Amino acid sequence: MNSSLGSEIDSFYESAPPLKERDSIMEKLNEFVELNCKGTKRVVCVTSGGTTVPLEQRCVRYIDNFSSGHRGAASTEYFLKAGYAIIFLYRRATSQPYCRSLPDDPLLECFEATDELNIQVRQPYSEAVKRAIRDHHAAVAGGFLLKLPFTTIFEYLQVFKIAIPGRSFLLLIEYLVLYYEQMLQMVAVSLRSLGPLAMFYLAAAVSGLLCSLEKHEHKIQSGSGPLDMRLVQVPKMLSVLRTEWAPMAFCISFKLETDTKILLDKADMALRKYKMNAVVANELLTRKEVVVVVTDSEKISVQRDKTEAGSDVENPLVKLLVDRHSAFIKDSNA
Ligand code: 9Z3
Repeated sequence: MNSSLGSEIDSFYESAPPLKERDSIMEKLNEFVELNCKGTKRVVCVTSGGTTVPLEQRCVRYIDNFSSGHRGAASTEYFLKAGYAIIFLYRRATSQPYCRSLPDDPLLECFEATDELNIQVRQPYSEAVKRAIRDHHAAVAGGFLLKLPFTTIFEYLQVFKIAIPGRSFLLLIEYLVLYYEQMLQMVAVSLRSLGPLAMFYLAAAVSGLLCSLEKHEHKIQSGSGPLDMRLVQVPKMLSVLRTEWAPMAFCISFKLETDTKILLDKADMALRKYKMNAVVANELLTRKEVVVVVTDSEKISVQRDKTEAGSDVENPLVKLLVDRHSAFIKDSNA
């Protein structure tokens, strides 16, 4: 990594508020890695939902990034079906795996009280509720699905930093290198073996801009006239992910545009700049119907099967990426 990007990222993390619950996240990750990162088990980190950028230190207002989290939640279900273990890094209150077929307010709409003590599922929802509960609980109880929530860009990047299977520990240990040099060596060697079995599927809509951090401590007063705000760029973590944190993993990022004329060029640029294995290009209005998977040699259009009721584009998309991941693992082991 070039040193100016390195120091930019270090200062980003230094200026970011401390991550709450760091120890318990770390503990859950340790458990997950111990359970899943062995043999030929594949692991995918799916990011989902938009990130917010607070405008004030004691935040009343924030800039948000659109994203329902549908892509991440649906894809998580298909990755689980394909035998992957998943770290689902999601924006709080966005779509969740296995809940897509339930109404917006499932607790109130799907259940009814039969008497003082008992609650039952209302008939029209009984199959959907049973399926959601069964599949979700099986994945969580089996230890294949670890769900980690975030809201702000700081949380996203900090959890992301430690949520990388295998290499995460290498990174953390790198910070401790002066003290634990020997441990670094041991952990690095033992975790290197996960390399290409890890996949990153970065569907979260991450704010590229950040309110300048000399920002207001208290609520900005609307009565004090027009507001001038300086937005600075968030350092692009994709380069660091690729070069430092997970150089051997299979990395998929997403490119969203509203202007179709520039979409594929921008995806191609991201592919090369960040050395991704593929970039999934999508346009805001058609994103649920079609995406284009851009690799260094192909542009593959993936469509929802319109002849099948309830179909989605994530199903064929995940199938394609799982196949490509298999080829990547094979090539890496050759
Ligand atoms: C996407 O492009 C996702 O496909 C969507 C999914 C956010 C459009 P929904 O959550 O939508 O199902 O409603 N995600 C990545 C968007 C993004 O921020 N990409 C960055 C960019 O385009 C690069 S990391 O510059």
